[in-house]
Amino acid sequence: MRLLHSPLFRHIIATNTCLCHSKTPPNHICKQWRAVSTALNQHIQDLSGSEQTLLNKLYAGLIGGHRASLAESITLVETQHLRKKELAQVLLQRVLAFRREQESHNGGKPVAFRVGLSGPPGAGKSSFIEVVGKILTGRGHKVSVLAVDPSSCTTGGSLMGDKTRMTELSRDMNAFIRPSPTSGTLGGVTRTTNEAIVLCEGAGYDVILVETVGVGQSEFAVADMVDMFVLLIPPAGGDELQGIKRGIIERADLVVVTKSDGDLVVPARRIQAEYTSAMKLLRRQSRSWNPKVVRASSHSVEGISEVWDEMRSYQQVMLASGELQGRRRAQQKVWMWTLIQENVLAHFRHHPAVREALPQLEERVTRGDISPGLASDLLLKSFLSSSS
Ligand SMILES: Nc1nc2c(ncn2[C@@H]2O[C@H](COP(=O)(O)OP(=O)(O)OP(=O)(O)O)[C@@H](O)[C@H]2O)c(=O)[nH]1
Ligand SMILES: [Mg+2]
Repeated sequence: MRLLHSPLFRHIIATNTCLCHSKTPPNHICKQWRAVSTALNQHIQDLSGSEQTLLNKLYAGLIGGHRASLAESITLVETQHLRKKELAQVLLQRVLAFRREQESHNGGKPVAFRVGLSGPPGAGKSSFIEVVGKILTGRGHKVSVLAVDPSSCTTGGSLMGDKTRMTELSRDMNAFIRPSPTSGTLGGVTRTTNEAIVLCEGAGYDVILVETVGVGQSEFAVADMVDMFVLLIPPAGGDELQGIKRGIIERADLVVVTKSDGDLVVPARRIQAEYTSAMKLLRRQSRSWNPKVVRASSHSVEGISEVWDEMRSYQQVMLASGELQGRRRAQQKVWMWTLIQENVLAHFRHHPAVREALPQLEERVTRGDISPGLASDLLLKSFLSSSS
């Protein structure tokens, strides 16, 4: 029921946005929505004056491209505080409406380009972003970098090396660098990163780079939130494919063999050849783009500009074929379902009936007294009967 009280719905009603996006929505859908909004109107509480002022201030600052407002807005979407979470959704809804407007001026095409960069620890991701980021700001782009640290989901620790390796970029007025929050679940990181991307775009950043270390599931989550997924592989290590998950290689739209300088040029060439043949055996993800394997060095800057050219041509090809827009639409659904799964599971775990029955059932399952299937049926039954 909290949903019905949320200012988000009030905002949607206030701005008269029909949830069915079509211009001429089917009658039954509009009827359903009208029914929902009537119910909402009865339940929804107003934003307080200070909340309105805060949101107006953040929105105006964000759209005006002020970094402080962007940083504050991202902090708002990262919050665990219930009321602030709702305020964040109101803000996001406004930013989304603004972005839709921008896209309609852009012939319906996305204005910003989202690139995910993943790879093993120490692969050279941050160094690459620093160099490519500087090239891009030099060409007039506004670049934002979001760093997702998967270890923060499980240990609260920081697996990624310090972000200060992007020292030059962090001083650049046309760049914005932000680490992901340091605690929470993968679903939480998915939500906040996705929402941070939306906010960065609202603030006028046209290139969004999302860095994540290739461990755990976070790289798959990142692959599901970007237009292009780039895998960075260091030349050291040597043994075939270095334990990099096959599934993630399949997701790569581009593989960059990093550190291709000095003594590392020879192993870098070898890895490039290995990956080129390995990728030929993989299922193609796109009908209009063939993933490539390239080499670059952030130290000598050799190959970096060419990597960006590859990224750019990917973007153009995918926009022209409509695949990029299709991917974004599909990602919205994946994002929603990730959140539903996370929320439903949390709701289930915290339900009093489940909490009461769980310890005993878990013990009986581990002792082998009852099957896991029966235990889960029993838990679901007690959850459903006391929820209805
Ligand atoms: N020779 C050489 N070394 C590099 C290059 N790029 C990065 N390195 C070195 O590799 C190490 C790791 O670089 P980072 O850019 O921090 O790598 P990362 O993948 O961001 O690391 P994590 O975020 O900690 O996973 C540093 O010591 C860099 O100096 C390169 O192009 N050539
Ligand atoms: Mg890094």
